[in-house]
Amino acid sequence: MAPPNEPTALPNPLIPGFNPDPSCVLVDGTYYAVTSSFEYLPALPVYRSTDFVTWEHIGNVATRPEQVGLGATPSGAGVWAPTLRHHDGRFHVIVNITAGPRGCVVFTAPDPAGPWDDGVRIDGIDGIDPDLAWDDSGTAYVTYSGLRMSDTEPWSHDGILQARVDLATGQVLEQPRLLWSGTGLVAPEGPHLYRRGDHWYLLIAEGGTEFGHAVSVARGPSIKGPFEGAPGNPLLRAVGTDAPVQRTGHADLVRGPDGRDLVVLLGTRTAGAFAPLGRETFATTVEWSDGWPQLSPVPLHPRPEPVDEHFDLAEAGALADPGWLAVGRTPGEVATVDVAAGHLTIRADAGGLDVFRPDFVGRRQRHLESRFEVRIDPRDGRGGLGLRYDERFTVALIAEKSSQAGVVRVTARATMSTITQSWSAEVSGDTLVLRIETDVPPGPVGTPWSAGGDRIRLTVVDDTGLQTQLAELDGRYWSVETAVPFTGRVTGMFAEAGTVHFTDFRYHGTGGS
Ligand code: 6LW
Repeated sequence: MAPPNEPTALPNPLIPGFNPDPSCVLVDGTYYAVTSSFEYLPALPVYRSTDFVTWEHIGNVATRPEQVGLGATPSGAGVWAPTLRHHDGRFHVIVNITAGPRGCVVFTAPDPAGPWDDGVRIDGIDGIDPDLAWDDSGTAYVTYSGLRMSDTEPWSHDGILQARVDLATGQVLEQPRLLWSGTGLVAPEGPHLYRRGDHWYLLIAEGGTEFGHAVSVARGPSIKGPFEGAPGNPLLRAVGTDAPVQRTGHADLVRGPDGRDLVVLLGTRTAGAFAPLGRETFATTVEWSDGWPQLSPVPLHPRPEPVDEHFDLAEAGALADPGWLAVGRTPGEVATVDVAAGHLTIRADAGGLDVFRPDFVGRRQRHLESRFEVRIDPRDGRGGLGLRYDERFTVALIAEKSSQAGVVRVTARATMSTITQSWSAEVSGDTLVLRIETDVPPGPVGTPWSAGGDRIRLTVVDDTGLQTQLAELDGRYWSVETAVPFTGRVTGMFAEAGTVHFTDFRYHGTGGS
């Protein structure tokens, strides 16, 4: 692929699947990016690239539950909108754990692949989306969105605020000051500060993270401002256009491989009105004019190569890949690998996929055309393969032993808020392959005037290779617009009763989707 100096030379999505609120740094010729992870652990995925085109998931900032202290934070809350920076030889990630007791925390590590430290809590930052920047004298500033998360004044907005902080003690050294309120659009947030020439630039998101999402910029003579908005604001806003990438906003500026600036930002592949995969990381080019950045619209340009992954769940390191996720616990707390028995086991403690903290281990769906498969042995329990947006929006294939030896009862279940529907079949064999596939059919999924979205097919395959499709679903009900606005699809194994064994987990994503 050509070097990314034109928007069309960049793969977009840059980091596919549920990866919103990206933040990116360039250190010694290598790019690192971190995204939001909400209720999932490990938290804060870290991606690396040497050419800005090919990205590898190298680790996660929070691999120990205590680092983020998710506790009983609701789905969709938790680990929001990090900023990744490099200073004095250490990588820093500042993040707000929304609705969690840790609040605003700064983690550091010498190597972004980890391990990261336990983090220093910054007391007195009542808001979200913290940014970390240092002035020429090395003084650290936290700049954040003053969406008040405290109990007394929930959800009122104070604009983009800033305070000097002592990162060693976590103390806020001054009363937070208002820097800018944006152009008047709703929810100024996601601030990031940069020095370019004589100016400091304050890049923000506004308009809300839904369809009105936008990027705007202000500049000033010092890190503390005063900041003046650009005449061309908002710099980027997809709403009301036929742009295939919508909700573009929450950008972070970084020097591209050719020396010209780029931004990473969030967006959705909203064909028509629905984005099954949630908010993903995209990128676009930046041109400077009169000392102001200008952002190109974000083209859709998925990588052409298909992705095939196979995880042998009988191997000791079966869960070592950083892409495994569990809800509120680490995958290692939910599942155990029994090498002698040759499988991975999940024990049902919580009772199914549709509960607050399910016994579930999964992976991000990264392609619109995707196939997840796992072999299940349900002789000691009931469980299956499930697609999760949150506990209220799930799709599952559930296997359980029937009263007849060598016959398994398989149920496809679709849960959409308070509505559930299921379909069952009996299949011969002791173990079976469960398959969840998605695709985008030619033409609209729904009515001609509400195009967009995908199809989800639920299939079981027995030992003779006989395939039984139990259900085909309209995927719009498991899309970011319908389910929750913040996360994306995560598909994987779960237990509902007893202990359930799994082998051979596979993911196939079709190139160009
Ligand atoms: C993120 C904020 C936002 O912190 O969504 O609505 C939050 N805006 O920028 C979670 O991604």
